Amino acid sequence: MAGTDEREAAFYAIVDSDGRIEPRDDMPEAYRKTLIRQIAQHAHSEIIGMQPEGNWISRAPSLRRKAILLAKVQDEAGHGLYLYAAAETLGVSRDQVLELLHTKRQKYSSIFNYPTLTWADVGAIGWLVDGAAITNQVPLTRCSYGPYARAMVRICKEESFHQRQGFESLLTLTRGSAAQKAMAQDALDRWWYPSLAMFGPPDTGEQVSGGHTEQSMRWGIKRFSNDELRQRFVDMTVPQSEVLGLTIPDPDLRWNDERGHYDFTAPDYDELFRVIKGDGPCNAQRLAHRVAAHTDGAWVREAAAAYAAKQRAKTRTEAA
Ligand code: FAQ
Repeated sequence: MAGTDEREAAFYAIVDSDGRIEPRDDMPEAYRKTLIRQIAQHAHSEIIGMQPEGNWISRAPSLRRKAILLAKVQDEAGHGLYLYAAAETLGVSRDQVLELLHTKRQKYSSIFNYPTLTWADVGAIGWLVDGAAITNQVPLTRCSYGPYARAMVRICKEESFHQRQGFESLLTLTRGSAAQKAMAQDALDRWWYPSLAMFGPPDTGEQVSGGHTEQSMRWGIKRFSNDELRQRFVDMTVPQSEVLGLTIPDPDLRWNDERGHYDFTAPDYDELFRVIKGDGPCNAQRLAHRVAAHTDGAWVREAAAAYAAKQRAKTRTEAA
């Protein structure tokens, strides 16, 4: 059996050649733990992220919009499933990580702790939140951990469709009545900075991140820093806001020729940390709803497990 140094060298040889680490490969314990933390947080975000938009399914303004929204919210549940399955390949069960979420020992994205006050918020989530999610997640399709990278390919295709439907929904509003346009602008005003904060703490300065970026980049989990992705999102979104005819709520937003990027005002990171710690507008409501849904769904899980056990027994009897 190879020694620790040789096993570590084999691991870095795969990472450095842009290969994929697979579940049965040797991997440093800290790499495994980081992936569990990130993939579980990502999975939790997908399923808690069903709540803000789910709030509008019963009040969608037309059958077409309702069908689209139902499909989108179901897609998010599917993303949660792929990601929980990817986390399970690292040796944790779905029950274990859900327990950590329900007892506040694992996080989910800050963005889902903000309320959806109007129909335009559904469009803004598609345009901005899914837009931010794609910016962050397309590089994850090249993540060094195979099951996570592969899950991200399908997720990104769906998120990209979600982003376009959000943009199209807002475009319809901005081309509608003055009241509809004002509703779209109000949604952008409220969702802009929380969307920028989704990318996490800044790379430098007093509020610097918990320090995962450098290590995660060395491991090929993160390909870009939080600030690099935030900038990419702003550069992509400003021209789209112009097509919509909406104003991004940042008086200091302007193109910087020298940098080849937009300059913009950073989100309030103190607010981000407060929301992450549980003190956002909807944290208590989101978690209570999640725990209640889990408790109410116990009979479904029991029935599914009993059915699966019966099928396995049947297969064994037939094979004997
Ligand atoms: N919210 O050192 P970093 C979606 C935490 S999916 C809460 O930068 P890292 C789809 C971080 O965990 C959205 N916590 O950490 C959808 C760490 O905590 P710890 C979710 C945050 O991991 C759309 C600490 O701060 N996407 O939207 C946040 O290297 C529409 C220090 O931060 C993903 O999860 C935050 N915003 O980078 C669904 C993508 N930011 O463990 C429904 C995968 C940071 O030290 C509707 N995740 N933290 O206590 C990632 O790419 C990374 O985990 C980052 C954070 C970039 C989120």
